[in-house]
Amino acid sequence: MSNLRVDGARLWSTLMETAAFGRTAKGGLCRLALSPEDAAVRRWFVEACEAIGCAVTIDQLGNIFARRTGSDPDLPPIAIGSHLDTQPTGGRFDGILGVLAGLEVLRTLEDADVVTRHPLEVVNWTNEEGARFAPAMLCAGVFAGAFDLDYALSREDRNGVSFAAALAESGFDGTAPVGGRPLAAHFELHIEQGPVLEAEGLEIGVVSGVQGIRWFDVEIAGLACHAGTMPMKLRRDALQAAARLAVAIDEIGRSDPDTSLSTIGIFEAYPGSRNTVPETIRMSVDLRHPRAEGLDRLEAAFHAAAEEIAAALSVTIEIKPVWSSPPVVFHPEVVGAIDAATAQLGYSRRSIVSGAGHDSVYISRVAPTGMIFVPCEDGISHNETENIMPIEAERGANVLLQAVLQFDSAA
Ligand code: HGY
Ligand code: MN
Ligand code: MN
Repeated sequence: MSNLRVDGARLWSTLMETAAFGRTAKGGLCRLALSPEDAAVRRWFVEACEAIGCAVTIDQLGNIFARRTGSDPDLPPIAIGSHLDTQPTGGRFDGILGVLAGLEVLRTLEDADVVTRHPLEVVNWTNEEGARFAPAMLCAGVFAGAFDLDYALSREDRNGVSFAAALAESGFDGTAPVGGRPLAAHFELHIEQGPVLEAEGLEIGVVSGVQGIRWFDVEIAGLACHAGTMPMKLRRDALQAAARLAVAIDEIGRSDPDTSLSTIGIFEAYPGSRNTVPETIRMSVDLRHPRAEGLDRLEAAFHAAAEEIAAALSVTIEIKPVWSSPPVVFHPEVVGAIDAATAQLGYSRRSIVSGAGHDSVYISRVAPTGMIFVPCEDGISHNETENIMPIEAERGANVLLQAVLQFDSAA
């Protein structure tokens, strides 16, 4: 079985075919969770899995499980998961590479007439991105018990559409309970989404864990007034306060140059009229660090800066925590299987901590979990120009195939 390899051309053609679902004018993807585009690619995925004899189950959050039976049905399944949803200006590989590589693994085993001991399940986790419904990794989180079902169903997007309504609209409001069943392991192939592997000329990242993430919503309230009459010194300008806070947040992110990160992705001024001093600013803040104490320090500095600016400009600054995902370390047996498979395949590799969050973060709470990274061009992701080469997809899928086979026979 160690000579088994995926069909790289077939994998690539599925990636190119599915890139039509939600394609943007710039050649990227906008396939927000439970949108019509997401529903279309989901239907494509279910059909492809059923065509090779998988039994497909959909749970109450639209998580999709395509199951291939093993020789010992009493064993819990080995899961191969990732996500089909994208950012609003996403790329063609973030998430879907891991799902389609899972499909390719099953197709390869079918072609070779190989039956694993464990059942295998290729999984699409709903709403990994958190771009439409915050927080990210929401439905893997419910599966792992990090959030309850009603919390997920009640999430609303920026148009006030609830997760539950979007799920029903998509037709993927399944009936299977969410979680509460064992997985023997969870493997996820993903693009690195950063510059490390490419810069070091390496083919595979053996992911040891994922850094911590904290999300906040910030509301800054000042006083709307006439742009032509209110003297500068009397203003309570919410936007000027937000500008100062944005600079402070950027400095906080640069405080630990190799490890801390800070991002403001959403920044909205109200009423948004050119001759009215802004009354309210709503902005998002994303803080990241590999260690919990580092995140605590970033968060404390963020609050201190907000307090100082609020006093100086006579505005109020409300900071609402939205999400906290602690740093995780992946399971040594799964990481070991990935490392051994990569070595056996002769691919260059290094251990790497993921800067991006992934469904595996939550699934690692309920199953031995590990991830495989392949490089992406210039480390660019969450961008329509996101790109990889066919051989990189093939290498990642070969590591996935061989790591799953090794884990299956060893576990
Ligand atoms: O936010 C993240 O890191 C992931 O892309 N959801
Ligand atoms: Mn992703
Ligand atoms: Mn992403």
